[in-house]
Amino acid sequence: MKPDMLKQTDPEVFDAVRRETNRQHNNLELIASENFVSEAVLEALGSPLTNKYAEGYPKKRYYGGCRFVDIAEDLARERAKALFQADHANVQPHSGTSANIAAYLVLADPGATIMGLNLSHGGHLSHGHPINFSGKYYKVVQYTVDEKTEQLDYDAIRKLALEHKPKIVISGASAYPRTLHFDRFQEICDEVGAAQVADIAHIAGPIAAGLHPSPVPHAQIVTTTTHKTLRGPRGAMILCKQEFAEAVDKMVFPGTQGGPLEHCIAAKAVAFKEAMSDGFKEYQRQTLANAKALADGLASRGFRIVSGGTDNHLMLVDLRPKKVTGRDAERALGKVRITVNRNTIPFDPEKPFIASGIRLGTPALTTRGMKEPEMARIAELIERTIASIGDEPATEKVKEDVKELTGAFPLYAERRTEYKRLHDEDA
Ligand code: DSN
Repeated sequence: MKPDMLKQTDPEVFDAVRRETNRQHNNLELIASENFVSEAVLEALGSPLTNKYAEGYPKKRYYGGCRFVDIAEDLARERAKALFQADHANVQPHSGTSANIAAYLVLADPGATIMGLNLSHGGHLSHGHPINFSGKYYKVVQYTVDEKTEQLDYDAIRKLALEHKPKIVISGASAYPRTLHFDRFQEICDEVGAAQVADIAHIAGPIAAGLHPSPVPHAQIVTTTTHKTLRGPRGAMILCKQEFAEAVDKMVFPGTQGGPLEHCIAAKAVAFKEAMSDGFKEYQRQTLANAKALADGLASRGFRIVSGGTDNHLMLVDLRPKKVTGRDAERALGKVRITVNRNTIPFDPEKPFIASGIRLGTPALTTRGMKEPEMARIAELIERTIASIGDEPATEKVKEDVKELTGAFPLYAERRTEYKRLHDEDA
């Protein structure tokens, strides 16, 4: 690759890109919603397809000259359908929240009652939080996890649904480490006359690989981002049953979005092709195995894992046994180049800005090739970091150990070599 043009045209942006690429290599990325895309995905993202206006859908556009972006968008739609065995796919949503806006508006008018998982119990802002469009335009009933098991209690969700008769029940989460039973959600929906919107943003990868039950046979509409476990470009898509296909397409465009991002859509097509490979299935298997290994490693070092473990790619770590808050742990880990996000735990006594926990996920590090032995090592590094807060020499030692580990699993090596060459030429 030759990034010379960017350097010549805009050295400041070049420098930000160079340093961010190096940061991704130099840090242990444990944010559960992040991943590293392939060079092929990056190439599609950085292509002249970004120049094309293509309002509408393949062969039904409001602009001329769309025959080649039509090819890419058709490939993305067909591959998405095949990957998830869905009747219909719309690959135009710019983000997970955009996808959810369209899904809700197809199934329920503003003012209707919707039900979703509370944010501090693992849900998402767009699942009915009062500061989000979903909480402002809909009447929201929020379900929680059970206080004892810290897992979803489907009998309690059913009771709440029978009481409030929502038009939509949102299944799916952004910080829930356990298997989601979409069939149970659908039974509840059928009983109360609701539609199920399954937001699988976090678990789309394991679902595509057949390692987590799929909502597609059950839910009326399924939404997902494409950049988390699915390892595609930043963006989203909607899958649905045929009866909602036309309404979903109309609600995405012209209902809630304008021109589609055809370069992103082409990159989604590339990612979906990659996700159909045996290598991707193995990657997902390893991601889940790594999450178990990391959770076990942390538990054996005195951290409390919320709900007692993980069935997927992420875990919530309750830091109270270590007498540190999520905010302070996030900062301390950041100093040694371990990237995590603070996260509330269910029934958290702390405010979200402080939080009692951190959320850890293994998709990104698994993409780098790390396996169970590295997860055991990372559990040790996390323990040492927390124990070293305020002890500069001990913190420095952990940082050196992190450097050794990241150095052994190079990321975007060719790019970084080229950036180094161009940057050193400056000196
Ligand atoms: N912000 C994302 C996450 O980190 O899970 C969800 O949209």
